Amino acid sequence: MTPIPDDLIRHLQQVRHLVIFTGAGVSAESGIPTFRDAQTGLWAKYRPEQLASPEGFHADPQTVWDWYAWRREKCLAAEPNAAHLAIAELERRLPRVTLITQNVDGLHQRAGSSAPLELHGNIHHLKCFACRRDGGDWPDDVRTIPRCRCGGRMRPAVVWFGESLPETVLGAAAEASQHTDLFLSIGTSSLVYPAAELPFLAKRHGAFVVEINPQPTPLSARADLCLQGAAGEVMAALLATNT
Ligand code: BV8
Ligand code: ZN
Repeated sequence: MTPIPDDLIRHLQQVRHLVIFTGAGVSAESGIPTFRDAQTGLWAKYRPEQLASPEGFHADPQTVWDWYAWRREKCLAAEPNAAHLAIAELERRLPRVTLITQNVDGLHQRAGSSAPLELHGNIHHLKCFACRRDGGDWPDDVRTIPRCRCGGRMRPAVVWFGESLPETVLGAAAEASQHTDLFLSIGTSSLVYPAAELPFLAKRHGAFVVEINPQPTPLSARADLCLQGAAGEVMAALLATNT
């Protein structure tokens, strides 16, 4: 079991508003490859930033659609892991918790988290590429790209590189990050903006910032505490200290 430092145990016992910020690393132990190592097999010849972009979809909609269909199947086959479950349990136990995620896989909801702020959208939903109308849930077993009633192609309702994040969601995440006493950043490379700004914003507003990640990231030097380990192990150990 990962040893949890006393000052984090104390912060967790006294926390008034806990903010938890997650990236693809939180889903790694569920078997979902993180963004940078997702390119295996037939996808090896593409860069994620190429596929996860409006230009990529415009140039070759079927390839981008197939990539997301492949990733969505992995998400559906995956189970929430100990990190997702520990986060949902902390939401139940503590006075106030805000969960902010960069992930699009829906595993936080399946673990029992009630209202994650999904900064980058959700792979299980669709929207129209032309008129942006809500396209509902991704229908099972479609090979050809569904069309909107405007005639435009449907696309995954995720935020692509070069696209703005949903204003209300980002606004709520920034608001929470400015009014928290304990901010946990879990499983993110802290590379993708504007999401990666949130822990720095929390730090500037006086939060105790903890990074949980097996590798150092650009946040590590600014964090009050860095726990180098896998999210599932560390979060299970952290939960165990919160009796
Ligand atoms: C924006 C949804 C305004 C899609 C994602 C040039 C042109 C245009 C834009 C830019 C530009 N230069 C910079 C930008 C801004 C750009 C950006 O930040 N680029 C980066 C690459 C430099 N950002 C944007 O474009 C954003 N929009 O800025 O709008 C604008 C408008 C017009 C023009 C300019 C600006 C939109 C960003 C959102 C992109 N969409 N996802 C999809 O999923 O398909 S981001 C995507 O990458 C994922 O959401 C993921 O969270 C994120 C990072 O990828 P990963 O590295 O895999 O994941 P993560 O960061 O979480 O890292 C994994 C970590 O887990 C690692 O640290 C690893 O050590 C750790 N780990 C591994 N195993 C474990 C673990 N941790 C714990 N436990 C384990 N077991
Ligand atoms: Zn449309």
